[in-house]
Amino acid sequence: MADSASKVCQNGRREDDLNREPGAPDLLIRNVHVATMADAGEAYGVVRDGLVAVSGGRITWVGAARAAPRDVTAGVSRTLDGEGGWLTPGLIDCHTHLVFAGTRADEFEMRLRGVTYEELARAGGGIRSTVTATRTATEEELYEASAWRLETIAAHGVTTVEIKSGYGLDVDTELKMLRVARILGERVGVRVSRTLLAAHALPAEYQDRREAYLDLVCETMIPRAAADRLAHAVDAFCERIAFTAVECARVFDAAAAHGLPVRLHADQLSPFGGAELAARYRARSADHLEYATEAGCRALAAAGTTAVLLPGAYYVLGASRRPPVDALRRHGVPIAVATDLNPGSSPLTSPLLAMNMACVLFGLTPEETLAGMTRDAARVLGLQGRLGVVSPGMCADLALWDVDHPSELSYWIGANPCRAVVRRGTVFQRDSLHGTR
Ligand code: DI6
Ligand code: FE
Repeated sequence: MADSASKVCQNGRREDDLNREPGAPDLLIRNVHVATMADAGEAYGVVRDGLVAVSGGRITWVGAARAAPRDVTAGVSRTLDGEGGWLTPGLIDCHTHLVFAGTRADEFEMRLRGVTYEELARAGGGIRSTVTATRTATEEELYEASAWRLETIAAHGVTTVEIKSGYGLDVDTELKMLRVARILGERVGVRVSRTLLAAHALPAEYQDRREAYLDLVCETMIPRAAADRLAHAVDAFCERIAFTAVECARVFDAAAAHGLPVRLHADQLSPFGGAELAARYRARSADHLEYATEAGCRALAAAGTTAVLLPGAYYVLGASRRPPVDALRRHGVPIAVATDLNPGSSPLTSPLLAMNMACVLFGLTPEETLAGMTRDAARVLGLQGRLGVVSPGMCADLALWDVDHPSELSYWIGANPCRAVVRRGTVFQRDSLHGTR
């Protein structure tokens, strides 16, 4: 195992001086196997019988325990005994809409009786019905309604979550959603990356005034979200029931003018040129992609855009067209996986179930799926180099699992083998992480 240790640790330099913080480590994680997810050639970037040292919230050493230099272990103030379990990067759920009020269980029942998601949207339900509930809720009510969802995701080994606005569709409510997302992150202790999704649906009061709504998005909402540092990125829903590629391009131009990176809900329900548009704007991600074409996948690869696959929505909507996984692989597009937690098409609060679905429904391998919830998800949020891989210099956001192999994270259905998480170097045992549902 010295080989894998040196692969992870050396990078051509002497093992004992790499990214070492001065002073003793303040956390040593021992008696673990590590799925580092480092792209080092070996599946999962595995280090068996490993040791991880953490200092000042950062990983300072990773390798086989027996290869650890003495000063890595000397003077440590706290030890976490992995009891032979597996340590991975903390999971990153890079696409959620988890701040909202109300539910759409009534629409769920209607869809079971045969009404489609698009029919509900056209009849004024769907996203618009959540908009009504979210506008009505106070900031405190919205926080209370959403906290259990973030806590539940966090209890499944997630240390970073992206949360979108998009159920406000007016200036005050869009900004309210982003503020609630920020407060949730602070209080629950999870890193929250916030995305303005004002171009999610056309609000009823702008029914025949599409341009006027886009003016509001581009000239008021994006500038305000940027100025108040409430958004880290801008997203748009490019679809027949939402916005055209030309309209989304306008939103992207405004985002660029305010220095915000972009993402796109692309080609989910119909072939709509979404992947090509995302690539043209060098979007961080193109999400869903069920109807993306071969040319679209090629364009994503050339642009360095990550594909985000969302099997929860595919499952809930009873979709039959899978995203073009083979084409994405062939062209070398990085693939992330996320819950898409939202009240309409994906009321999915388990990232592990999303991983299982990505394997069973979309044909990803368990290793691709774990990379999609760690390393590749970090790229989507612009956090590669800080998160998503267990290696020296990276933030000490980690998850410890009671499993015999990391493929089990995709294998069990409905289990939660998360034993503990480490957030910025601080250990939280599972009992302290719980959703209220
Ligand atoms: N695609 C989605 O999966 C969610 N939004 C989107 O653009 C669904 C949102 C909802 O139905 O409430
Ligand atoms: Fe979504």
